[in-house]
Amino acid sequence: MPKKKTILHGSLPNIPWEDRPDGCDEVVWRYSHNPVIPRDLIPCSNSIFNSAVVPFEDAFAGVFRVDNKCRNMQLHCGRSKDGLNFEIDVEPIRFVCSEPEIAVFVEGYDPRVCWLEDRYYLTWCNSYHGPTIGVAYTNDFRKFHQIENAFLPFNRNGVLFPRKINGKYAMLSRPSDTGHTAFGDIFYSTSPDMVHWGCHRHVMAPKAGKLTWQCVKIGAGPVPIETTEGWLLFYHGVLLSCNGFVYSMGAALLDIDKPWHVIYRTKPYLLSPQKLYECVGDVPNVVFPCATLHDASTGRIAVYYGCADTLTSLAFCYVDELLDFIKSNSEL
Ligand code: BMA
Repeated sequence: MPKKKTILHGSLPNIPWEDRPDGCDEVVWRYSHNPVIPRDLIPCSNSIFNSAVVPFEDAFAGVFRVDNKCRNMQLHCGRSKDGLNFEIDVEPIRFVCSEPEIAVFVEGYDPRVCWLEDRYYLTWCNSYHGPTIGVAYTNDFRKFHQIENAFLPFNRNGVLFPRKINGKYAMLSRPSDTGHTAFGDIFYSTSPDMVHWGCHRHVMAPKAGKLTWQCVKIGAGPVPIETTEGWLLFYHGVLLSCNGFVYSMGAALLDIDKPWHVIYRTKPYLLSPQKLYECVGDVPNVVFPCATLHDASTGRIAVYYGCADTLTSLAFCYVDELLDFIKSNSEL
């Protein structure tokens, strides 16, 4: 247990949790009963992965990427009492939107959910003449109000910060292309109103030049966690092997007031596809973190991550151990 309070906000004693197994010396360890969400949880689902879970009322709610049996990418709402057993709506979210052109839902994937001020914001990879960042909000996980897409296509991995920074809403994103994008840096943008985004700043590039787990492209993962040392950002990094892309997870610490300044960044990965359920599935060799639950009073963090574009799993860590690891294994 940590001695100091490193995570600044959010006490969540009922976080899903399992202690580090005996003999394990990894800073991030997997839940022994993974996956927590199987691919066939609801009748229409081909796969359920890359999904977002947040505290809601005295339990948990979330938005889940469900690729259905027509292989359309849809967003479904779901709830859980313990963060381990989920009920996911059989019908996808139908957004309420006053702007008819934006309201045409083609497909949506890789949701992130962020509690900000007085509501939950949902960002996701939305289709509007190519991938871009959709934005919606909800208070009850029943009715979702869609607002304007944040950016022009092509963009993916839009992740909000959980509070205004220097008086502005702030979002990370990853400009991309229409396809499976063989490049990608993380950028930071701000908005006065959650509609108009600008003042773009470069945050991080892939580690190109030689083979690393993050040499092709990187993208923000869960909503950043505010700590005494900076914003803790889990992110995914991609390498290209002779068998295709391999998605792993790392972490960075970003400056609190200027989050486009990276203070530390993991040189080795924290989690890479090694378990069978991460290596075998619709897209092999993918771990893709999209959400955390964290408890400020104990420093525990639970990370939800998609596995092989097929199902959803959990991994755990302690914030202080993780920050120590990031600092002593950093390469900017
Ligand atoms: C990315 C996204 C993710 C997916 C990953 C691996 O481009 O589409 O949803 O997990 O590819 O297929």
